[in-house]
Amino acid sequence: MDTRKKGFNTKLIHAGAFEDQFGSATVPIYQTSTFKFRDADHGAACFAGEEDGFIYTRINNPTIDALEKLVAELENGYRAIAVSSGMGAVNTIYMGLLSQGDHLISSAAVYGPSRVVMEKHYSRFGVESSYVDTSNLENIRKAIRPNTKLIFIETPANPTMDITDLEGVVKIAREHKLITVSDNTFSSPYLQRPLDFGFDVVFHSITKFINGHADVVGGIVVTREKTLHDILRPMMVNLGCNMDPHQAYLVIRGLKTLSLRVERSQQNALKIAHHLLDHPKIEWVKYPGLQNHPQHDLALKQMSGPGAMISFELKGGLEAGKVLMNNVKLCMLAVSLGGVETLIQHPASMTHSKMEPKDRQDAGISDGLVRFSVGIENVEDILADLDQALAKI
Ligand code: LCS
Repeated sequence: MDTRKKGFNTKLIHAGAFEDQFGSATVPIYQTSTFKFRDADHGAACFAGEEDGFIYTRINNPTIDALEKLVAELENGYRAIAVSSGMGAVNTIYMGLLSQGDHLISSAAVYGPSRVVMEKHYSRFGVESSYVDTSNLENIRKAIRPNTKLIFIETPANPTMDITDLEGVVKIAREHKLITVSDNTFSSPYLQRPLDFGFDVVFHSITKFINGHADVVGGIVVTREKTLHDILRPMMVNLGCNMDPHQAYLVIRGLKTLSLRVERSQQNALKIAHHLLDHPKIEWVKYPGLQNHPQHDLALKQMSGPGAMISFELKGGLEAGKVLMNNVKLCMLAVSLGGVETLIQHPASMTHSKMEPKDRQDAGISDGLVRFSVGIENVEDILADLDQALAKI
């Protein structure tokens, strides 16, 4: 069925699916490493790209292919490349699009390892990078050098919830002929589709909202056009960071309820953000759905909803944060995000601990910042859990 002109929720249920010989209602798991050729000519034709047949699961596989077609449609892209993790996506993009002597401009508050791998490892191969607050477009303009090749942003950013103007970034990039990449993990394609604003590449840690059930680590890269897909696909194959068919099956299953999950966790998040805002033990709350978020209007413009991620700072700083995290019972003290369960964590000692302390500070990741990924439980139970833990401070 051609689902390209159908609504987002219809795509979630039907895009990428195919008929098998048994009339299976779901996409089957093709748990095989390799595929039998009909004869020598067929094998040669598959390798030459003259026939669409499957060859070897690192290159592609019907279950993975179904997921790729589904996510490419959700992001309104040309095609997708499923990978073994969000970091697999980051490295496929860096390796595929940057060469020795090239320069990357990125959001200061990107997911810690996306920055650490660039500064510690790609620098060994002569790739230069600048990390700036991309929520102010002037900072991007100022950072452009003659050898700049890529603008790599994350919006909302992990964990500061800073928002970058997607349309504004594309305008600058086109003036300077730069490639644009957006990490869309925090929004999912349900809330934000950067390719629609003219971005060249969008990627996700599938581990988060797309899968949504905290049982898969995966990633996916979607390009707007064929040219970049044709560079990135062989790069993934040669890096060997392919997804596994069983994971792809779970992600297809998880995706079916993406809209329902995000809607519910977002409703909960809005109530929780307002509750925290008025709480005497909270210094500040950063949530795109609150009017006091510095880019609230921009969030409304480029996202169809504020999402389920909240950052806040307690009046007692890190010590108070520890008391909170040690006393929550329903909210799980764990990294990761975007699942059906509510998770709480402390970026400075957990997800962003490998960043230099000064870089963390410059990126707005204070020592007392607590990150909250709101799940789909009854909101009154989450609030009661937070209140009893806050009372211990
Ligand atoms: N991009 C963002 C925005 C992320 O939050 C993460 C993981 C990644 C990329 C990397 O994806 P992965 O390889 O883990 O699938 N974020 C995590 C976090 O905030 N806590 O634990 C992992």
